[in-house]
Formats: sequence, C-alpha cells, structure tokens
Amino acid sequence: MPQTVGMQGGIVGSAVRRAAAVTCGIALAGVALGAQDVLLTMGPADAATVSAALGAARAQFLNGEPESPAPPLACAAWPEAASFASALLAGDQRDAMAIVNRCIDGGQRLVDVELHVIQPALYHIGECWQANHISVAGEHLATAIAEAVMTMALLRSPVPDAIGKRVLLACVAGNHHAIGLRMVADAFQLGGWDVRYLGANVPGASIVQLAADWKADLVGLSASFAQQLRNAKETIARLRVTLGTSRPAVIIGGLAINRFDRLADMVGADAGTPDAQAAVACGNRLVGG
Ligand code: B12
Repeated sequence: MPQTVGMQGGIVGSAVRRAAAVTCGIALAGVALGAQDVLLTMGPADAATVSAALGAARAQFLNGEPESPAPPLACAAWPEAASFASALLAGDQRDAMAIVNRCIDGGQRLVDVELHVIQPALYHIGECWQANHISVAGEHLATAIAEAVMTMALLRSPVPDAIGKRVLLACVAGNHHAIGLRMVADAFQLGGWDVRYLGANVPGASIVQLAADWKADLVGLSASFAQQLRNAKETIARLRVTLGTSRPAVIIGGLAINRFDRLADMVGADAGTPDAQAAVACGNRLVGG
C-alpha cells in the first residue's frame, strides 16, 4: 500500500494516481447521469456550464481515458503530511497527535497545520480507499483519529480576541463530509469569530431558522457532490425570502465547489472559497470583520 504523500498533497505512486483518476471519472460520470435535478433548478446558462463539465467527465470515463489528471488539490502538503497519513493508516492516534503537537510546539498555527498536514493526509486516505488499498473501516478509523486530533489541537490553541461577528456553518442536506467544514469552523474561531458549527447533513429550513434567531452575520455552507447543489441553492433562496435585506452574507465551499468554477455564483452565494484559510479572509471582507 503506498503511504507517501507528495509535496503537492497528492500520492506519489502513479498507479494509484491513475486509479484515482479513473474512479474520479466514474464518480463524475455518476454525477452526470444523475444530475438532471440539479440542472433543472438552474438557469439555462448555468445548466449549460455544469452540463458541459460533467458531460466531458462522463465521455472521458466512457472512452476509458485513465491518464487524466487527478482533481486539483487546494493545498500544498508539508513533509509532516506523509507521516500523519501513515499514522492514520496505522490507526495510531498517539502518533498522529504527537505529529500535530510537534508542529504546534514548533510555532505553527493550527489553521496551517490543518491545511497543510491533516487535509492532504485525508485526501490521501480517500485515494487509498478509492484504489481499494484500505477498507471502509480503515477509512472510518482514519477519519475518527483526524477528528480527535483536531479537537485536541483546538483546545490547546490560544484563544483570540473576539471580533464581534457571528458565523453559522453547516453541511447542506445530503452532505456527510463534515471534517472540511470543521476546519473552516476552527479557522473562524481562531480568527476571533463567534462560531456555530452544525456539522453534517443539516436541513435547509433549520439552517435558516437558526441564522434568523441567532442573527448570524455570515452563513457558510458545505457541499461535496453536484446533487447537493440544489439543496444549497434552495437554502440560500430561503434565506433571501425569509430575511430579505437583513439576510447574512453566504459563502460556500467543499469538494463540489472546488471542482468547477462559477458554482458559487450559480447557487446564489456571495462567494465561494477553496479552503478554510481563504474562508476567513473572505468572511472578513464580506462582513467587515
Ligand atoms: C472521510 C470521508 C468520508 C466520511 C466523512 C466523515 C466526516 N465526518 O466528515 C464518510 C464515510 C461519511 C464519507 C462518505 C462518502 N464518501 Co467520502 N470521503 C472522505 C475522505 C476520505 C476525506 C474527506 C475529508 O475530510 N477531506 C479533508 C477535508 C479537510 O477537505 P475538504 O472536505 O475538501 O474541505 C476543505 C475545502 O473543501 C473547504 N471547504 C469545505 N467545506 C467548506 C465550507 C465552506 C463554507 C468553505 C468556505 C470552504 C469549505 O475547506 C476545507 C478545509 O480547507 C474523502 C477524500 C477527499 N479527497 O476529501 C472522501 C471522498 C470525498 N468521499 C467520496 C465518496 C464517493 C463518498 C461516498 C459516496 C461513499 C459511499 N459510497 O457511501 C459517501 C457520500 C456521503 C455523502 N452523501 O456526503 C469521494 C468523492 C468522489 C467525488 N466527489 O468525486 C472521495 C473524494 C473519496 C474518493 N477519493 O473517492 N466519506
């Protein structure tokens, strides 16, 4: 099983990269085949853009083109990402914690450690799972360890001065990928924001209700798959209808958003950003934090 993470956050082994690219084609083809609902809820221009991108991925898969590049990674991996990934694959929580502790003891900020160590390691876990090199249980174990390490590291990070701004963060209905949003939550918290993090698979109506009751300045939504974009779009539309001009600003992110340009616009968000660090900079810009 390849356990090396390259400096750019990808797997070094070309066989695994090819397998990842093929399976990415399968995933995208699957999305393309099931995307009618998404396309129907968007305008014709938007639908054409999404349809073209998904159609190209589907054709590539059907033509059996395994050499296509893996999806772009949002972050550069530090050398520690490789040993962190190995600790996750070995199910060694102590080692994983020790690696992150050493980074923080060495003066690194948690936000950077999450972006350049934990995130690339998790992407690597995804590629191992996709290539059938680890089981579902192995992937779950890695995920659970990563979450535990992030909690530990957040607790030992210095508490920032509050900036008096509120951000509500949720994965849209159907999205069970919550760790990326947890990183976004940590980054906002360490940036002095008051954070409400709701985690995975949250119904749109509940997001809007809490945004109104809590008077959020900013709402951040996470979406992993094209099928979830409709839920994102509906939630944002509901925010507009319910709160009118006093609605919070909305940013969106996640794998689905990172894959295609313009998706943030299409679902009606004020902005989309590729990672946790960019999310805070964007939030500060949008609501003057
Ligand atoms: C762990 C994991 C799971 C766990 C998630 C547990 C949890 N508590 O989160 C579970 C087991 C639930 C899961 C399920 C599935 N998964 Co999964 N999973 C992963 C894995 C290995 C890691 C995800 C992760 O944490 N990444 C690390 C985080 C930090 O990265 P991130 O999510 O991109 O987040 C960053 C940015 O995107 C951005 N961001 C994210 N959210 C937001 C929000 C805002 C507002 C902003 C501004 C930014 C932002 O900032 C984050 C931090 O910098 C990935 C591999 C991968 N490449 O990510 C596969 C992966 C995402 N999963 C995949 C698949 C296929 C599935 C399943 C369909 C499998 C199945 N058959 O059941 C289901 C679908 C579940 C669903 N409906 O959502 C595929 C997706 C393929 C695709 N889209 O093309 C991947 C890529 C694996 C792979 N290589 O094939 N998965």
